[in-house]
Amino acid sequence: MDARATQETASGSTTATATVSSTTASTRAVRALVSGAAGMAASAALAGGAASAACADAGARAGASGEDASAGGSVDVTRPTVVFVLGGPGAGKGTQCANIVRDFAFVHLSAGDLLRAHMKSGSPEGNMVAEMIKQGQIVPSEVTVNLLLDAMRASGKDRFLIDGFPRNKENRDAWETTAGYDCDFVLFFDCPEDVMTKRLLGRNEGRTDDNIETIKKRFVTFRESSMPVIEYYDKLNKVCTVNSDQAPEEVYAQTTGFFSKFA
Ligand code: UP5
Ligand code: MG
Repeated sequence: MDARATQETASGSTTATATVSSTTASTRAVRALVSGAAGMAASAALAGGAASAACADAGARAGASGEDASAGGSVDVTRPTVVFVLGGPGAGKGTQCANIVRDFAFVHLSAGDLLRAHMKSGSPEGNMVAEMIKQGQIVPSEVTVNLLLDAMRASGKDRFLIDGFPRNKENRDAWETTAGYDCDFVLFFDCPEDVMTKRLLGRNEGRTDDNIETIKKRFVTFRESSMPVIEYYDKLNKVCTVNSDQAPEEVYAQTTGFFSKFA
C-alpha cells in the first residue's frame, strides 16, 4: 500500500494524478527572478555544506516576493514556482513529496505516475510508454512535458513539485522551450544503489519496472542520463541535496529545511 495521500485533481479533463496540499495554495503570484550573481558563485559539491548554502540561496529566491526582490532582478507575475525533485529509482522522491505537500502549499506531480496513467489508455502512445517503462528507458520529452503542463494547468495552483523529471538533457531542454522557464531549484535525494534496490524489491505495488532486471537498467539510465542533469544544475548552484539513506523521518527533517521559505 502506497503511503502517499494522493488525490485526483478536481479537473475532469485530465487523468493526471496530483497530490494537492490541503492547505490553501499561496496567492502569491509575484516572484523575483534574480539573474547573475547566484549563478556566478563557485560550483558546490553535490553533497555537504557548500551545496546546502548555495541551495538555501536558491530556495530564498524561489520564496521571494516582488516586494523583497533584489535590486536589478526582473519580476515575472505569471510564472509558477517549480521544484524538480530528482534522485535514483527508490531514493524516496514520492515518499518525501507527500510530506512536503502535507506541510507546504505545493502540488505534487510525479512524471512517472502521469506516464503510468497514460499507458493505461491503451493508445499506441500509451503502449509505447508501457514498453519504455518496462525497459527502464526515458519516454520522449514531448509526451512527458505535455502531461506535466496539462496537470499543472488543471490544478489551478502555482507551486509544484515535479517528481522524477527532467531525466536527461533532452527533457530539460524541452521543458524550458515548452514551459518557457526553468525550475527554481532541484531537490536531490542521494541514496546508494544497494539501498534503493532493497526498497524497490520490497515495494510490492505491482509496478512493471520493480524487478531486478529492470531495476539494473533503471540504474544505468539514471547514472548515464539523469546524473548529468543534476550536475548541470549543480553548476548553477541550484541543487539542494538530501542524504536519503536514512529513516524517512530523518530524510524529511533534512528536506523541510529547504522549504522554510514556503511556510
Ligand atoms: N522508502 C522511501 N523512503 C524510505 C526510507 N527513507 N527508508 C526506507 N524505505 C523508504 O520509495 C520507494 C520505496 O522505498 C517505497 O516502498 C517507500 O515506502 C520506501 P519512493 O518514495 O516510491 O521512491 P521514488 O524515488 O519515488 O522511487 P520510484 O521508483 O518512483 O523512482 P523512479 O524514478 O524509478 O520512478 P518514476 O515513477 O519516476 O519513473 C518510472 C519510469 O517512468 C522511469 O524509469 C522511466 O521509464 C519513466 N519516466 C520517463 O520516461 N520520464 C519521466 O520524466 C519520468 C519517468
Ligand atoms: Mg516515485
